[in-house]
Amino acid sequence: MKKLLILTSIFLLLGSGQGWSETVEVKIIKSTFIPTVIKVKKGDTVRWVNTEELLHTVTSGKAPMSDGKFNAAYVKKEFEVTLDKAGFYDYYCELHPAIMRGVVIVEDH
Ligand SMILES: [Cu+2]
Repeated sequence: MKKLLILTSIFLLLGSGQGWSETVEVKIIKSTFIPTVIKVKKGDTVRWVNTEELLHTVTSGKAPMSDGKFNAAYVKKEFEVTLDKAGFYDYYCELHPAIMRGVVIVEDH
């Protein structure tokens, strides 16, 4: 009976369309988002890691206009966001909008 319950749970999980979500990392190195363009699946988490002492922001929108989807002011170490809607997410650093830009492409399953 227990086995049946476990199996049912697994099928429900897989059948929900969510699958397994992943965390994809973008590093900030020398005031650059690397990789600049990433592709993730709906429900995945993007984690930005600031590898330097310099402060940066991760702000959604087309520089210099934020669109309010996500914003991390002064990323000292890490910032994470989970994206549940498919689409293109432009983002940039408010402190260095001319050079620091990136895109997250969220795909449907
Ligand atoms: Cu910056």
